Amino acid sequence: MAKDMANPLYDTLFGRHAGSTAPFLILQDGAEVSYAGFLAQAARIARYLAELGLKPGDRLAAQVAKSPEALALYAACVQAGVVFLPLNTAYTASEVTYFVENSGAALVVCDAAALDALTPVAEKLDAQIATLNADGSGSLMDGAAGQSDTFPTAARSGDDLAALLYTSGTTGRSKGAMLSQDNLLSNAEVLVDEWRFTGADVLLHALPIFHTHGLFVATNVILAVGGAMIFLPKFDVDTVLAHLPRATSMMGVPTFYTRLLDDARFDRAAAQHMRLFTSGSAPLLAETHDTFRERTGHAILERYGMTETNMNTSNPYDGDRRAGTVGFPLPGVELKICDPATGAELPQGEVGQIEVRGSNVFMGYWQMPEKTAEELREDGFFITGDLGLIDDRGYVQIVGRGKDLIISGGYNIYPKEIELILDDQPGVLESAVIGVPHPDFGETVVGILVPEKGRTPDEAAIMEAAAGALARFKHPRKLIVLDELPRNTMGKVQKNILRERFGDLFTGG
Ligand code: MLC
Ligand code: AMP
Repeated sequence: MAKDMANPLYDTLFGRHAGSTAPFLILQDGAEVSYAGFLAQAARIARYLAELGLKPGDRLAAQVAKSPEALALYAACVQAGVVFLPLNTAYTASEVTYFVENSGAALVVCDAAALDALTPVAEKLDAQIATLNADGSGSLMDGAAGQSDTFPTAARSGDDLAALLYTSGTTGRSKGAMLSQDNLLSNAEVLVDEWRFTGADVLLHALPIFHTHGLFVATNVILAVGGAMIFLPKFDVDTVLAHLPRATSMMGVPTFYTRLLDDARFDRAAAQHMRLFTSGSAPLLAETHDTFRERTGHAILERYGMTETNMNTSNPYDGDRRAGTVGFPLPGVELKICDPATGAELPQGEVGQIEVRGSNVFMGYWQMPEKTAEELREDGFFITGDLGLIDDRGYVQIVGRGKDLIISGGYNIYPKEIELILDDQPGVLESAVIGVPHPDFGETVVGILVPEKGRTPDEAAIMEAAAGALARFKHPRKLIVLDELPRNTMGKVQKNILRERFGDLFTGG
């Protein structure tokens, strides 16, 4: 990586394509956005951000639909040195309020439909607000229109903060993972080599662009090689099948692959021309891997990463892609399996906490030094909260989670956040939220309620309260009332017992 660049992330991913008329984005309707057109739009947005007074290091919170303009906003932030803070479009206004407040964002960009709810939030927190709608309209683009197509790229170093991605925590409070330019760039460059990406690649992109997977893994890799992306607003089987013939590669969460396998049109012929399918963000069942291979002849390449670390491990491009494993540590990533209690490294084959170190690992949590110290060791190893082992062939297997986390369709859900809401409801003494197997989402959310003595909780009212506070994907898909929660001798709720008891709610016949 060229350390002497004025803005390594911008120069390496974006600036080098200046003047290129090659296609960068291929849209659902077949329209194309060239690299040159994309960069000009990004520069116009960067000009407008500067006009609004945003300076390098300022945070910009964006809760916007996936569109070429939304991606150009990311590029504009990198060029202007503004820290990009993308937010899940499913978040409610109350969830967004926390992120804006915690990050001290200088500008909030949202859909016009959210303007009424978010304007008071922005006003109270002294942030400006602009709109960007799914069709590319809105005050952000109005302000960018007519600006110059070039922008004097802000000088940044590899250690400067490029993005702030919030990840929920076991205490129920989200933490902003600080990702430096180097964190993002080093990982993109490693993945290009490991997965053999070139300028000839056309990546089918159906992931959201507010998370590591869709924004950094997929987009940065394509930008690094000057390839193209079939840029779909969301994952939809019909649309994906229609666009697959033009693609060379696809990245997805396991739900993408189980949904494709559920459709008989997805057969060997449909996938024959493809070079690579990768999966991550949630465990890919060995059964899905095997069925996919039988149906298409392709072995899905599974890799393992997280918001704080980008990608850590990958199955090999050449060589055995083993079902049920996440492969080997990537070049430059050190990975060890440690005793959760002592932190001591465990012998090969034993199950323990996965810890990782490398230039991929984030800088810490935004303004939370204690949380950072709890998870990021002084020697640079990050305690992932995932439990795993290294098998006799050196492949990493993830066998569980030390952290109380549910992953539904690739979205992380921390039970504590939901329990806090449920506990607050009239008639509820306490609650426990668990994840149970789900045929489509992998896992889904179930809420267990213990009523106050002599009371019957109003389940409909409780679901309504959850809906007002939490993004749709976090809502319990079922509520169950129990007289009491199983506890161990220390008084800790035994969620494993609940998971066993209610484990087949969605999968049992
Ligand atoms: C949508 N819904 C979900 C959901 N997604 N509910 C639970 N879990 C999810 N993941 C809601 C919808 O709002 C809808 O509500 C209902 O569930 C059914 O919707 P759907 O039409 O079936 O969902 P769809 O829009 O098709 O979305 C499903 C999905 C999507 C799997 C395609 O969630 C998705 O793109 N997931 C990818 C997540 C991702 O990119 N993760 C990367 C994190 S980065 P209603 O009201 O209609 O019932 C990371 C690091 C790493 O983890 O290693 O990569
Ligand atoms: P996030 O915090 O959203 O980035 O999610 C990261 C978490 O997703 C990790 O800590 C893992 O628990 C999980 N994860 C990511 N990739 C995989 C995978 N291939 N297999 C199992 N779990 C995964």
